[in-house]
Amino acid sequence: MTAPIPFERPVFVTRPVLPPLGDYVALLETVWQSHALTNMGPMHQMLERAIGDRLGVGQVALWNNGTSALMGAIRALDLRGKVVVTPFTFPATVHAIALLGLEPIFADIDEESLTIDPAKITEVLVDEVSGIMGTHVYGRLCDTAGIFEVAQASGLKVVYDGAHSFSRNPPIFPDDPTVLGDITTLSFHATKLFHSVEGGATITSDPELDRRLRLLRNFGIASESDVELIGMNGKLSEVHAAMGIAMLGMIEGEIAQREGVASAYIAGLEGVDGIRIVAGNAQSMQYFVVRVDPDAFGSDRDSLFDTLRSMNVVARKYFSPLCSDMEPYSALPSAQNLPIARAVASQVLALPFYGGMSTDDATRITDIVKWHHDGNRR
Ligand code: T4K
Repeated sequence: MTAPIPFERPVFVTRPVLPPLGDYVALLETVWQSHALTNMGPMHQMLERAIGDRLGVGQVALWNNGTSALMGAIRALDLRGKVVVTPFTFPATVHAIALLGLEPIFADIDEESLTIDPAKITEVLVDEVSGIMGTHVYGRLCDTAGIFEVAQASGLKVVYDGAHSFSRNPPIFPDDPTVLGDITTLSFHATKLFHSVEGGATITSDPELDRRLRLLRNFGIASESDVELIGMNGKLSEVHAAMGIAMLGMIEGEIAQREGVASAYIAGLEGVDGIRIVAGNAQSMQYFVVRVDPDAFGSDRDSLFDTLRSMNVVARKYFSPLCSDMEPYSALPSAQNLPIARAVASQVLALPFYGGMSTDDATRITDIVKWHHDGNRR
C-alpha cells in the first residue's frame, strides 16, 4: 500500500454544527426587542418545550451546562455519603459528586456495553452509599433494567449522565423511571451534535423532583419572599437558548450526513483485524469510536493514535485516562481494581466525526489505519 498523504489541515474529532447565521440573528432580534436576556425568558421556555416534545417526556428542565445539571440532580435527590459511579466517563460525572462533598466509589464496567455493570455495583455497595451514577457512554445505554433492580433492592437513587444521548434517532427516553433513573442529564455543549454553545438539561418522570430541580437552578427561589432551598445559578441565557432553537432544525440533516460518514468508515474498516467499531454504527451519532485489540491489530491504540496525529488526524482517546486514575481519585480503594475499564480505556479511539466531513475524508482516514496496520508505523 502506498503511503497516505497527510491532511493539509488538522481534522479534529469534531467540529460544531452551526445554523445559518441569518436564522440565529433573526432570533436575536427578538431578544434585543424584549430586553429579556436570561432568567427563564421566552427563548428558554420555547426551547424547553421543544426539547420535551422531541424526547416525548413532559418534565425537561434546561440548565447552563451538563455539569451543573449533574450537580443539580445530586442535590435534588439529596444524595449523601457515597455514590457508586463508572470510572469510564468524562471527568464531569465524577467531579459533580466530589464537588458536592460526596465520595465516589468506582464500579467496573461491562465489557460489551462499556457502561457500569450492575453486578459490579452490588460488589462495592456499603452502608453509606446513597446513589448510583451511570453514563450512557457515546450514547450506548446502560443496563437500566439491571441497575433499577439493584437500586430497588438497596433503596438507592439513580442518576444517568446522558450527555451523549440526545443525538439518538429516535431519542430513547420514555417517561419511565426504569429507563430514566430518577433523573437523566443531558449536555448541549458545542461539541455535541445538538448544542446551544453551552447548555444542558435534566429529565425526570417525577413532578416533585422536577420542581426541586427548577428551584435548584435558580438559587432555590420559590417566590420573591420565599427561598425554599440552597440553590445555584444554573440558568441558560436567552442568547444560548436562541442558539438551541436555531439548532433544532439542524439535527436531522446533521444525523443524515453523519450516517454517510459512518458508512464510509464502516466500509473502509471492514476486515481490518483487531478493529471493532463500538460507537457510530447504531445507538448514537455523537461519536465514531473504534476499539483496537493490540494482539489482533499488531500494534496498540497509542501507536495508531500517533500515526494518525502525524497525518494531521486529531483523534481523541475518549475516555482515557480513567477518572479513577486521575490525581484526585487515584488513591481511593475503589480505584484500584477495575480491570475491564482499564483495558477498555487503553483501547478506545474516537475518530473525527461530524457532518461537515466528506466521506472521502473518512475513507482517507481508514486508509491511514490500514497502512498503519500493514506495518507502517509513525
Ligand atoms: N458528562 C459527559 C459524559 C460528558 O462527555 C461531558 C462533556 C459532560 C458530562 C459535561 O457536560 P458540559 O458541562 O461540558 O456540558 C469536550 C467538551 O468540552 C465536553 O463538553 C465533552 N463532554 C467532552 C467529551 O468533550 P474536550 O476537552 O475534549 O474539548 P476540546 O476543547 O478538546 O474539543 C474537542 C475538539 O472539538 C477540538 O479539538 C476542536 C473541536 N472544537 C471544540 C470546541 C469547544 C471546535 O471546533 N470548536 C469548539 O468551540 O471536552
